[in-house]
Amino acid sequence: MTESTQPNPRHRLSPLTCDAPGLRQSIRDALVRVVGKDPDLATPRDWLHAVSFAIRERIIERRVVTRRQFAEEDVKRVYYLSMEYLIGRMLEANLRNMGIFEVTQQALQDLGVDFREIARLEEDAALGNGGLGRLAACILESMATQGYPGYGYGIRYEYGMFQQHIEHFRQVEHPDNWLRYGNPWEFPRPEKTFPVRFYGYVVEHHRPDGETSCNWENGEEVLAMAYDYPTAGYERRNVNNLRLWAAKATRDFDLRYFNEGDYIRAVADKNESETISMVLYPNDATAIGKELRLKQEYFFVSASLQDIFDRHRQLEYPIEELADKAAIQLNDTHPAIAVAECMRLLLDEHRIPWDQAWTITQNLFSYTNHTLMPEALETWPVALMERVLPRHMGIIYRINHEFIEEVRHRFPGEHEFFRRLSIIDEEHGRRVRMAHLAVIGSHRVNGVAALHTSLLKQTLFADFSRVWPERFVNVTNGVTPRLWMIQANPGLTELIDSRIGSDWKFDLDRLKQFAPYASDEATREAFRAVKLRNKERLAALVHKRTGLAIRPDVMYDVQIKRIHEYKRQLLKLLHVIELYQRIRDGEDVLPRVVLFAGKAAPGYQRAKDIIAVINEVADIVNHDPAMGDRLKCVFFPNYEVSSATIIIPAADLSEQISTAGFEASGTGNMKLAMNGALTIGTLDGANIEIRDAVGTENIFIFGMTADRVSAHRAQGIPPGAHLDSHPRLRSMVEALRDGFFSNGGRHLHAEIARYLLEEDPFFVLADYAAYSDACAQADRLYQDAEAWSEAALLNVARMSHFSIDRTVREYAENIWNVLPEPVPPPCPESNKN
Ligand code: B1H
Repeated sequence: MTESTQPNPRHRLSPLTCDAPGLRQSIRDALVRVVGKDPDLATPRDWLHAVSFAIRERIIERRVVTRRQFAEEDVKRVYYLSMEYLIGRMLEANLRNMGIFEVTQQALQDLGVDFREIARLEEDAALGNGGLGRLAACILESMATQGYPGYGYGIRYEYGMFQQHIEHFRQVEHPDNWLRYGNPWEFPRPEKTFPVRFYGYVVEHHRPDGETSCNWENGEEVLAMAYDYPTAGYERRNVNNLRLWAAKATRDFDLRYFNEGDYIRAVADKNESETISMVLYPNDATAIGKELRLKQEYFFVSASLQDIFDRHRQLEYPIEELADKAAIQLNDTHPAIAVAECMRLLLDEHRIPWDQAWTITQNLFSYTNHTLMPEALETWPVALMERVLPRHMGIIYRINHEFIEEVRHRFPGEHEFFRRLSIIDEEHGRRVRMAHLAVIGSHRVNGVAALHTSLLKQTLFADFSRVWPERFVNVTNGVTPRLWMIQANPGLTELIDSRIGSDWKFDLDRLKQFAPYASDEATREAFRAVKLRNKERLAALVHKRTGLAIRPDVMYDVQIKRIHEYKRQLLKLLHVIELYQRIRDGEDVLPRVVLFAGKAAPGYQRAKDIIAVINEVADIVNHDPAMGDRLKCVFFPNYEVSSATIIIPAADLSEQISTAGFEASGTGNMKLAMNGALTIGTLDGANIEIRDAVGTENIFIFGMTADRVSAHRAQGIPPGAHLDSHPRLRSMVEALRDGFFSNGGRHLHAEIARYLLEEDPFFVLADYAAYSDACAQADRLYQDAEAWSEAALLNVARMSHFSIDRTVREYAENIWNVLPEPVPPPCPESNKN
C-alpha cells in the first residue's frame, strides 16, 4: 500500500448502502461467504462475526476515503505512540459511530437474531491496564470524530489484561486469550513488515564531512507485522487507523539452524522471537525492569518510526520537513526510546548532521507524563540498554553530553544541578532515566490535570522547568461522551435530547443548556426513573456474576478503579465497617449498596490482600440477618470497559478518594459525574477541576490537601494516634485486627490492621474522620430526593469541559500544531437508513 496522492479514476468507490435491506443482505452474505456457515446452522457467535464483517466493510470504505483526502490535502499528521489501548468491545461502538446502530438492530431482527444476545459474546479488547490505556482509546476516537489526521501505534498483544476470577475471596489471574475466535475488526497486513534489531554491536565510520556515522550490525532481527484497526469517528465521517504490531520471526533467523541441518529446531525456535508481542504487562502505575518489556517498547517504537518515515518518503516530502508534516506524541515514557530511534534513523539511514537531526527530533516529539509515583518512573540499567540497544545507548550518551554542555554554559558551576538533570542516574548503579530523555527530546511536556502539572513543575521536573519553563504545559484529561454517555446511558441521552435537542452530541459545551432543567421537577423525576432502570440493569448483572441479590431502590456507592494503596480502597472499606457496626448497634442508617471493582497487579501482594479483605468483609456483611437489606457490599469481578458501561450509569455516589497529590488526574471521576453521580473526593487530580465546574455545593470534598499531606508526613505522627480521638474508628480497626470479618484469613486481617496502625503510608486513618463526615453529608442530601436529583443533573450539565474533544483540541492547538481535515459525509442516496 503506497501513500499515493493521485486517485486512479478507475478506482472510484461506490459506497455500500446502509439501509435495513442492504445490511440484511450484507450480514447474510458475510455469514455464508466469510464465516462459512449455513444460516440454518449458525451459532450466536457466527452471527456476531457475520454482522461485524458486514459493518467493517462499511468502515473500511470510509477509511479509504479519509486516507485519500489526507493525501490530497497535504495534511500534517499526528502519531500517537502508546503501549496500551483499552478499547473494549468494538461492535456497538462502531455501529453507533457509523450512525447505523438502530438500522442494524432492525436488520438483525429481520434475520431472527437478537442484537444484545450476540453483542455480549464479543471479547473486550483489553490491551491496557487502566486510565492511561483508556485515555489513548478515547483520544483516537476523538481525533476521528473531529477530523484530525491521527494515527495510533501500539502492540497487538496476543494476551491482553488478565481476566480476574475470585476464588475463596482472592483474585486469581486467568489468561485473556481474546483472539481465540479470530477478530473481525482487524486487517492483517502481511506485506507491511519492518525488521527490528536487538543486541549486536556498532561499527563507526568517519565520514569525509567530519561526522561519524554508525552501522549497527549483527544481533537478532525480529519482524514487526502490521494489523490495522479502523477507528470510526462519530456520525460516519472520518475513519482513522490504529496500527498494532505483532512480532514474527524473520526468515534469516530460521536460516541459521536450517544451515546446520536442524530443520525442526529452526521452526520450533520461531516461537522465541514471537514472544515479544505475546502479553501485556499488567502493572498499572509501576515500572518493571524486565528485558522483555524493554524489547516490547523498542519493538513497537522502531516499527512505528520506520512506518512514519516510510509514509513521509512515499508522499515525496523531503526528510528535512519531517517535523512540519508530522507530530509524535509519547504516551508516558514507555515509548521514549523513540527519541533515540528517530536520531538513529536520521543520522545512520538519512545521513543528516547531528544538529539538524536534533532540531527535527525535538520539533517532532512531545511527551505526556501520567504519574509522579517514583515506582512508576522508568529507568533502565545502562548495562542492559548497552547490550540490547547498543547504538541507542551511544546516541543517548551524546544527547546527554550536548544537553549538559548547554546547561553548563547557561548555569556555570552548578554541578549538583547538572548531576540531577543528567539522563544517566549515577547513584543507583547507573541507569538511564527515560523521563529525562523524553523531556530533553520533546518541545512540549504535559501533565494531565492542573494540580498534576503544577506538582510536576515543583517536584519531578523542577530542575528542567528552570532550564525550559515554557516547555511544560497542562492538558487536562477528558473522556469520550459517545461511549460514556450516549452508548452507556441511552436513558439519560434520551432525556437530554427531549429537553435540549441532540446538538450536544457534537459539541458537549451545549450540554450547558441542560442546566436549567435541574430545577424542573418533571426532569428530576425522569432522571430518577432513568437511574432506577440503570440500577436494575446493574443489579441483574451483579446477580449473574456473583449470585448476590441487590435492591435497585437504594443508594449505589461505587469505587471502580485499579486496586492501589494510594487510591485507598481501605478507606471505603472502613466506612463499610462503620455502617455495619452502626446498623448492628441499632442505628438508623441510609440503605446502600457499596460496589468495588478493579484488578490488582499480580505481583502486588498488598493490593491482592486488599481484594481478599474486601471480599471477606462483604461476605460477613451480606449474610448478617441484622443488616436486613440495608447494607450490601459487592466486589464486582473482572472490571473491564464493558462492565464499566453498565456500572457507571447506575451509580449515585462516585468514590474518588486518593491521597491528595497521588492521582495524576483520574478519568473514572469524569465518567461518573457525567452520568449524574455525585463525587465524594479529595482535592486530587482532576477532582479539583470537577469541583470548579460543578460547584462546591454539588460535590463532597474532604480530607487533607496535597500540601497538608506533605506537611503531615513531615510531622511523623504515628497513624495509630488518630484512634485516640475517634472511639468508633478504634473499634472498627480492632474488629478487623481481631478477625471479626475473617473467614479463614485471620492472619491477613490482622496484618492489614497492623499496616494501618503502624505504616499507613497513604494516611487512611488521618483522613478517616473527615471522610466519614463527608459520607454522612452525602447521606443527608440523598434523603432529599429532589435536592439530590438537582445536584446530579447539574453535574451532568456542567461536565462539558471534560469531553475528550476539548482535550484533543488543546493538544492540536498548543502542542501538535495540526488542523482538522473533516471528510465530507457520504452522499445522501447511500446515507439513508
Ligand atoms: C496512569 C500509569 C501507568 N499513570 C506505568 N501512570 C504503567 C504507569 O505498565 N506500566 O508500566 C502503566 C500505567 N497510568 C494513570 O493515567 C493515572 O494514574 C491516572 O490518574 C490518569 O487519569 C491516567 C490517564 O492520564
